[in-house]
Amino acid sequence: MSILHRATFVTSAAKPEQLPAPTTAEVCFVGRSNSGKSSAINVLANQRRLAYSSKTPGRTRLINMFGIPDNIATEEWLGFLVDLPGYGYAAVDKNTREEWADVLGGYLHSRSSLAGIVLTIDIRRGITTLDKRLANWIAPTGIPVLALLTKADKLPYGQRLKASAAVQKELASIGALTAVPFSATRRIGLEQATNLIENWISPKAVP
Ligand SMILES: Nc1nc2c(ncn2[C@@H]2O[C@H](COP(=O)(O)OP(=O)(O)O)[C@@H](O)[C@H]2O)c(=O)[nH]1
Ligand SMILES: [Mg+2]
Repeated sequence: MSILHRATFVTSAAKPEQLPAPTTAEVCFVGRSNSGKSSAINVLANQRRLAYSSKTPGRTRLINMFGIPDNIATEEWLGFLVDLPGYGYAAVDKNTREEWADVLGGYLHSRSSLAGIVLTIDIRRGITTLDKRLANWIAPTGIPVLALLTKADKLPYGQRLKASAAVQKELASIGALTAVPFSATRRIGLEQATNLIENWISPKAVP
């Protein structure tokens, strides 16, 4: 069983300053609103409604934090999964867009325990201007990125690989990037994504 299946809700916050101090390995999920962030968290955690998924884009304005309990030291967390507010929702006003930049930029620069970033990209849409802007914030941090090309079930196999190669190329400024076609509904790429995220949270000792 994956350690991610033990994930449970810890807290919600409007601003990074309201989150508990960074202590243990944290993996955040970022991406356009409606790109399949919450669905990815749910399937990785093997839970239906851990992170809410909604047909109405732009609804999650909060940072939602989930904890993976440590089985040995039961009072402690092994790691955290963090669902960040989505971006790119056309109907939001300028103030809300600036707020998004503050929250995301603030989060990325204040969480010293950030071990990895999961970037969700709708496979049919590909990289957008806002994704590029985000990539420019991430690149200098050196934090590894898993690009999940979500809703891969909507494309045939060959086109999935093409989309994945295109993203890999467009986000080349991020040194440690892995692009994986992913589907929450069809569980495509689930094993690869799980292994990578588990390893960020609890690196396996190589004998
Ligand atoms: N076909 C398909 N639809 C998906 C998949 N993942 C998410 N969706 C749908 O895309 C919409 C947005 O998903 P959600 O996880 O809420 O996106 P978020 O805003 O990034 O958290 C919902 O209607 C989901 O049912 C997938 O793997 N395949
Ligand atoms: Mg969501």
